[in-house]
Amino acid sequence: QKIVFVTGNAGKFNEIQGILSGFGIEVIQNKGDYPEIQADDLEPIAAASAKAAAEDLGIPVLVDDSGIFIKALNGFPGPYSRFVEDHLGNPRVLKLMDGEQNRDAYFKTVVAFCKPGEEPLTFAGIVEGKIAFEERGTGGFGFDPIFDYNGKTFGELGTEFKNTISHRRRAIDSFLNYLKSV
Ligand code: ITT
Ligand code: NA
Repeated sequence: QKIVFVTGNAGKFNEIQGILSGFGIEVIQNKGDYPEIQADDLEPIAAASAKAAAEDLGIPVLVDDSGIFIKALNGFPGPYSRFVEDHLGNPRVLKLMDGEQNRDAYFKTVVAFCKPGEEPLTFAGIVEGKIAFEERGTGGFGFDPIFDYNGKTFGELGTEFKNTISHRRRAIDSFLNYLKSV
């Protein structure tokens, strides 16, 4: 079985390839860049991207829209995570959290699957953790060095462990349940 995953993000591709290869599914990356809508949550963003890509390519596609939601910042950056990573980066996210005692945060992934001529389906996963006080570890990508999961950051824990418990893994597990049911 093969699945086309539309993403320009190598970290996301490596993780989804790693997870799905364990289930005997080959993942093919399509780097097509489709305009993203703005919305308060990830589901409509992922769904619109999957729909646009499926119609443009004429094949079933998977997309992944993810973000980090920080409680003390009322869920920011959430759907604006890409913009914040590109323009601020982890050091300035840590600055925003200066003096903040409540470090609670979660990562969320919504994967959307769409076939041409059909409506997209979405599958979400979250993992809870805390914003670290400094960047730690070189594994993973994006916000991983500042996301503390039970005392170690995703940067320290690395992709192999991350793939067993992550927001992305949980979203993919839900997608796999759907695939099994059809
Ligand atoms: P696409 O081409 O797939 O859209 P993207 O990089 O725009 O790639 P997102 O909008 O889903 O992807 O990601 C939002 C931001 O959150 C982006 O800066 C990612 O690097 C970061 N991010 C996503 N998943 C992450 C994870 O598991 N760990 C750390 N950072 C993550
Ligand atoms: Na994106």
